[in-house]
Amino acid sequence: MKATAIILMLFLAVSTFAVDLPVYCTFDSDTPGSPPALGGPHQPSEISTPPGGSILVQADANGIASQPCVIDDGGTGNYGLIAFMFEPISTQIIRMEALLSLNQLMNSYPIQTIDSQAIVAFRMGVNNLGEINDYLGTVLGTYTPGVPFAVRIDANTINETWSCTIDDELNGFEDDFTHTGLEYVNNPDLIIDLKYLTFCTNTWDTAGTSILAVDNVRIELMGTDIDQTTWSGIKALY
Ligand SMILES: [Ca+2]
Ligand SMILES: [Ca+2]
Repeated sequence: MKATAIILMLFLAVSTFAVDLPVYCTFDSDTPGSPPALGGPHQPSEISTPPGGSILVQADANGIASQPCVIDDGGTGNYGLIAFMFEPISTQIIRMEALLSLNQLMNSYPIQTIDSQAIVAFRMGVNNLGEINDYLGTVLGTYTPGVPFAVRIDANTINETWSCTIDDELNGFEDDFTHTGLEYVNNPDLIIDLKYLTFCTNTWDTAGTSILAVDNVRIELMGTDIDQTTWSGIKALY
């Protein structure tokens, strides 16, 4: 039994649109300077603008020149998010990828998944030391302000673990180390499925304005755990 307090995401609106998987969201059909379009194919379900800040598509931000969506906390440290809501998944592996960049060193958690009860499943955090972490003490990689990096997360909703690969060179994930067996921040017994992938700012002990740029969000189903095991078994024969 984990001592971790239950972390709930209580302010997701009930009016969010479910997106069909797979999703590949580039924000390239949006207008720079405006909020992203919501609810359509390959679009976010919802945004929640941080009080005193903004969420706008920009031509470039934090070194991402491919028209990302940008959460700017306006120096408030307040919570803002870009959410993708899909039909609840509890029997498959979900692959999630994104291109991210932060404007400064900060304590925050740019990526969260949440179940249909609004309980947070896992968090990918960052800290003022330039580390990317699993929010439970495992360092997954490092980041440099203004330098984009790609993230691949495989969330196994059957055994309730996740893996994370950081691609710093933006040359693909194949040459990068994958941290496996990562745990949810809440007791897995409480979590019944995964329903939301969110990108967010929520900083603490961080001065100045914090900006998270997000682009090229991919969400796809990778099959069941049995399929993965079978495939591993087949590969082991060769
Ligand atoms: Ca883009
Ligand atoms: Ca790489």
